[in-house]
Amino acid sequence: MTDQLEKKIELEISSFEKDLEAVKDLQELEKLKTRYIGKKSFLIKTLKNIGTLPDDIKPIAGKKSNSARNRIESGILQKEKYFKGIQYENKLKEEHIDLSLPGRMVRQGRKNIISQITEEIEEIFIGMGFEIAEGPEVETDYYNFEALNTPADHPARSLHDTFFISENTLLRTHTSPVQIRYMESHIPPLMIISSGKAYRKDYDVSHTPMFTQIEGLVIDKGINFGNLKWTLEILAHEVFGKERKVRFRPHYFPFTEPSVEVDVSCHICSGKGCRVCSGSGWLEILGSGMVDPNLYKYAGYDPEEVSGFAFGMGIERVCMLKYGIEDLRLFFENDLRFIEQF
Ligand code: 2NM
Repeated sequence: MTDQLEKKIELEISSFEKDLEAVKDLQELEKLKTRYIGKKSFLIKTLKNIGTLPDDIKPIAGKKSNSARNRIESGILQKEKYFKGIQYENKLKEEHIDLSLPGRMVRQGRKNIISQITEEIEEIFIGMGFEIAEGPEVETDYYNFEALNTPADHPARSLHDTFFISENTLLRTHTSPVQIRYMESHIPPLMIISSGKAYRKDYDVSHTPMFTQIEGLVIDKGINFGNLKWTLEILAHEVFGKERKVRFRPHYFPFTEPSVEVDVSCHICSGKGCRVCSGSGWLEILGSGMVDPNLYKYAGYDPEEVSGFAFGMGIERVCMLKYGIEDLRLFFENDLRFIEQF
């Protein structure tokens, strides 16, 4: 009886040893565990039934099956440790971080050059006591044209290729309507600057359908052309440098009389004439003039009482002249190689 049991236990152990050798992972090991020392396994059932065996066999049978169970348990435990070790190693390999790698560069953003120059010019005027005025980009025909001395049949209208939204609403073709709105709600003295987007149906190396304008308006008792010249000379020198010469050339605008265009001397040829200034030695930077007294009736001002001057410039054009940029479209393409230079 004992011999038989002993043989069976020995067979169980050798079968276990063989199976344990073939186990390939933790899952298989778990199955093996159930099979050899699970509740329904031969060994555990034997241990449970020890009590029913005859007294002389009991101790030896108990000892044998217990040591078999210990042997199996420790075999499983050892294998378990081995597999868990491999599992851990793999996890470490997967999550490996190379601390010697350089970090990812954080790209720092910056203001677009158009915004930088707009703010720079605004600061110049704030320093002189000007205030900033703002207004809508979607305008009415009245504020964009009519109140600026440009009625429907005026030849200057065809110069602006206007984006119309409906018969009476449009995308402003300049920022001047901001000035008209400001005049309506304020009385002189006033000194204002307005900047923002303007829109015209145009697209080539020197025109884009959207561009940025900055305009100024000064109205008070006794404002004259000398005030205009002084203010714009300061502007030209601040933006382009004190060494540049400034000249005023007669021109025409519907909303000013007299009107001028302002040039600075060409920095490439110092006035001798070159490709950039088309041989003239001068570069046009802005338009200006004494506000046409006719405009004051829209604001309710008395033209006998007050006078003023206004001016306007395209920011993209200023940037092109300042940095020698040849194609206006570069400002709107968002090519980082271009943008990051400023
Ligand atoms: C320019 C040139 C000349 C101008 C006129 C006005 C207003 F509203 F007061 F009449 N604002 N801006 C003006 C005058 C703009 O841009 C080339």
